This record gives sequence, structure tokens and C-alpha cells, in this order.
Amino acid sequence: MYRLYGRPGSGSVVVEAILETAGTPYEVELVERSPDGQVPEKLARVNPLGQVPALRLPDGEIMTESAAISIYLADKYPKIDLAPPVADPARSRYLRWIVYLATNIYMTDLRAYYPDRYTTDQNGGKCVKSAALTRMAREWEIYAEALGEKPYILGEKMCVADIYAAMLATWNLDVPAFFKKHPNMRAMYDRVTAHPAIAKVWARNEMEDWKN
Ligand SMILES: N[C@@H](CCC(=O)N[C@@H](CS)C(=O)NCC(=O)O)C(=O)O
Repeated sequence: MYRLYGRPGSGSVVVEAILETAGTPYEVELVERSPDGQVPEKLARVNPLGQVPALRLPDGEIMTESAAISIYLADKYPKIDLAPPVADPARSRYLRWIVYLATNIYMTDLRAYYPDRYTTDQNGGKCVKSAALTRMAREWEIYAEALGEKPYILGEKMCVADIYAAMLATWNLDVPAFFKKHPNMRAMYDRVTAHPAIAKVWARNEMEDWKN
């Protein structure tokens, strides 16, 4: 059985959503940092960075990195149809956007939420946060433009990148303003979160605030 190390509403949500959609047995191990910022031992053992998500595969192998795990699982369960197969012409676009989200928007979110980690200047956090928010706005504009008026980033069919983008959308500091600025992202978000397995995961993670 899979064991997902996660935290409600965090980067583990996309992994949980794929596992739930696949209908494969899994358990979620919630791993909160202690109030003084210590990483719990059980998480440190599987991810030395102390970050979620981490996934223990049924054979005991450990995976970290949300995009790698998501790509792996979607390929492992082709029946759920959340990733174009390797030879599909849409594969390049799929990989481009999921990696774009993971390496740009996710990382910029971390700078916005934990600015002090990204500067050695005691008073530098404010500037890091402000620069991150400007950068994030641009990164979302690029993604929203790529989405355009299509239902999903690849067109008619939902893929893992859409679930990933929906998760990241909930991390905006002002989600209603974000959806107001990008109504196409709102429409995509509503489609993704209407999927029964994904709706279940959203509810379990108490992420239903932004549903219509
Ligand atoms: N590159 C990693 C980033 C993971 C990450 O930053 N996770 C956050 C939660 S969304 C975390 O565990 N932060 C706790 C920390 O860094 O102390 C991934 O994509 O999985």
C-alpha cells in the first residue's frame, strides 16, 4: 500500500487526488512541524528536507518532489487518463506545464510564505515577499494565457497539471481576487474540483472555501 506523508492543503493534495482517482489503496500520514519548527522524525527519515509530499511506494521505495510523484502515478495508472502517453503529441505540453507549475509558481509561493528563509538580511523578508508576489502574478498570467478558453491546459481532457494548478490556485494570498483576475482559471478550477474523487480529497483537506 502507498503511504503519503502530507499536511492538509499542502503540496500533498495533488498526490492524494491522483491516488484517490486511481482507486488504489493508500494511507495518509499527517506530519506537522512542531511549534518550534522541528521536522517530525518520521518525515525526516523519508525526506531529509523535511518537506511534504513524500510517498512510500508499495515496494518500500521513497519518492519526494510533487511533480515527479504526480507524473509517476499518472503513468502508473493509465486507466485514469490523467496523462498523455509518452508517444502522444500532447505529452510535451503536459510535461512543460506540470514542471512549470512545480518549478515556478510553487517555488515562488514558498518565497511569499516563508520570505525570511530566502535572505540573510534580518530586514530583507519584506522585500523578498514583495518581489515574490510580483513574480507570481506574472507566472500566473503566463499560465492563464496558455490555458486560454480551453476547459483544461491540454484542451478537452483533464490532466495532472490541471489538478496541480487547482491546488496552487488555493495558495494565492487573495484567492477571490485571483479568480476575478483570471476567470478562465476559476472555470478550470470548478471543473477539476467537480470530479468526484478530487472533490472528496478537497473536502478532506478542508479546501472547499473557494468552490462556487
Ligand atoms: N519541491 C518540493 C517542495 C515541497 C514543499 O516545499 N513542501 C512544503 C509544503 S507545501 C513543505 O513541506 N514545507 C515545509 C518546510 O519546508 O519546512 C515539491 O514539489 O514537492
